[in-house]
Amino acid sequence: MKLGVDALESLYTTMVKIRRFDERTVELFNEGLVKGTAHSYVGEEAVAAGACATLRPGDSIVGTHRGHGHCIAKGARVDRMLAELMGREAGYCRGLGGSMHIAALDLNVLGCNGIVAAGLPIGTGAALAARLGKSDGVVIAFFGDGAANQGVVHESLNLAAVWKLPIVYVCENNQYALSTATRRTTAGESIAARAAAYAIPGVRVDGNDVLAVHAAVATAVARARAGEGPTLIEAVTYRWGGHSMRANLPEYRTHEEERAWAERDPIARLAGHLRDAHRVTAMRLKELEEAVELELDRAVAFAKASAEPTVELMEAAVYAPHAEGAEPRDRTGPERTMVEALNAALHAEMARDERVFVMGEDVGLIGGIFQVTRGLRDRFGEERVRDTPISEATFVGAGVGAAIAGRRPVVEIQIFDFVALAMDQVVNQAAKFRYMLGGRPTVPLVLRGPQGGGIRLAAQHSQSLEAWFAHVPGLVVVAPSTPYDAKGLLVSAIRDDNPVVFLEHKALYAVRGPVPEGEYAIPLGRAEVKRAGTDVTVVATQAMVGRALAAAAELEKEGVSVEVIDPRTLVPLDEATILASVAKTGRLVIAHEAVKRGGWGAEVAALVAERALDVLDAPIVRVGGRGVPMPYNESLERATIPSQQDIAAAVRDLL
Ligand SMILES: Cc1ncc(C[n+]2csc(CCOP(=O)(O)OP(=O)(O)O)c2C)c(N)n1
Ligand SMILES: [Mg+2]
Repeated sequence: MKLGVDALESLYTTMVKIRRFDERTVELFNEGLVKGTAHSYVGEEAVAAGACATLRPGDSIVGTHRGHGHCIAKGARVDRMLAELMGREAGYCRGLGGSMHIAALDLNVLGCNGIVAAGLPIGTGAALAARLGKSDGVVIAFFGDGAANQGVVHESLNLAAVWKLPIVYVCENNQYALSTATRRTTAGESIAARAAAYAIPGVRVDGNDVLAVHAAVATAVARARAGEGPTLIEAVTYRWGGHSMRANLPEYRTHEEERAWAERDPIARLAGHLRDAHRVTAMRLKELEEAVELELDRAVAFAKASAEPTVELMEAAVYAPHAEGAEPRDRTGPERTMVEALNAALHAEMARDERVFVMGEDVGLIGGIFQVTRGLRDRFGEERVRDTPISEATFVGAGVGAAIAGRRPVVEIQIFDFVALAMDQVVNQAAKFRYMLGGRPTVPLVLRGPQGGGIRLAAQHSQSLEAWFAHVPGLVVVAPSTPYDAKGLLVSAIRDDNPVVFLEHKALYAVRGPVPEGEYAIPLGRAEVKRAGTDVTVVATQAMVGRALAAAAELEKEGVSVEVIDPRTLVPLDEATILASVAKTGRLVIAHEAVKRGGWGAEVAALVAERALDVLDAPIVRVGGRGVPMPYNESLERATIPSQQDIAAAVRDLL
């Protein structure tokens, strides 16, 4: 595609705007108005400008920590960007995100990222969303040469290649990752050469030649739009400044090298081309530069005049309002296992809302190793029920990206211990996206799967990890104990606009109970009193609920009345139900299977100690797993997981 003079002038303006924006940012940083840190894109302008000029407004990008150029090239307003850099409410993220996290969903800028390479799974998911939504949208995911060595880059390229997703991966090879030269860290002849391994095109271009970047990306975008899949582009360039505005580091580059690259200035090069090939006058270029300067003057004034965000704004930004729900009037129904109940919820929600889709390892063809997704692929097809490669970080990240882009993914973690491989996407991305963007976007993602022990799968397949997630603001944590709860809570989780970690207990999968046939959604954050009592409150989760109920039946024979509460959702927690029960009984036992130390029960104990110490007639007792990894041996496993007797003994001790 040959670019006309208007398009070239527009590229020129974009590149000058990026450069002057970052030069101004350095000044504002030195004045103390931009805080924290920011990463200048000066020297690399041709990459973002050339790449984004190939896109339509409906196409998306994900940027990096060095993302100002990406945002500007995609059309972001420099006044709102500067306001963000100054931490002001008028900023793109209302002052909650800062330089590294600018996003503009109205422009399909799906976020820059403070975690190196994390944008690739997210971009891959946005490309999946475009595909599922049957749009012809394309995504560009930018990443650095340093990022290229992260595992998610391989995983994303592989996933996009096997699913033929409409995405272009653009590596900005500025030859350094912070202080470390690429040649010291990166094997192989080039980053682009890696494309061969995925049988996709790999192209290396001069990243300081905006026309070369534009041509290469335009070809890749056309290919993506035509449904032919991803391309990997490596644009070789150089950053003129230090790694970040904060970094005051020993020298790691030679002055000769810096000078040589300064001579290859991408803006001067385009100016030369405009003059030589299109007879654009120096005066005309000056006119374009002055227009940029004026826009930046106004932007600085706008940002300085913008208000600081409030604590109220900040706190309201963490969670989207929860999905509405109500318990069914009639709770009777046929006896179903928890697997059947979860499966019914998935069938119903996929039928109800075409944005819902399911992905994970082995969830399609065989319906998951525990059969929770059974029959979904036959009914809803392979597009919406996807068997993934074994790439937890990337398919969870793709879930985040798809959720941001308007789908409602339900992602299965085959065994929840494997979530450790995806923790960046859960903790740094899913949990924080809405917040970092000022509390407006939604991330309707469900991450579900089995946790817990009892079936001799040993230390890496048996943990109960709810405390990890309960600690992170932005996540909802659900942990049902009955088939009835499982169905109604999974429906609510899918309808919720927040990322929900939905923990099933594998030892409960086969447990039966009545499940109403019709549609119902149990509100998140509502505990249930599973058994009323007056002497001792037992707050129990998942497999411990049944054991607590059995212990209560045993204790009843001894004349002890035990109230058993199942919080059902750990975040948000129904504090009122727990506090009201303790006010009545004056005694509290908390039982969970997870290791007691640092367990979620400590939170409940602290809640009651802080808010209701005066009503207690006895110390609070926690019953939790032993402080050991789950053993393989059967009797040792039994000795590790709290039993009915352990709970009964804890209650007796209090009386
Ligand atoms: C996962 C992760 N590791 C380390 C860092 C700290 N860090 C931020 S940028 C950076 C260098 C990244 O290099 P590259 O991907 O080449 O991008 P560039 O800064 O050169 O644009 C490092 C080490 C981080 N933010 N995230
Ligand atoms: Mg780099």
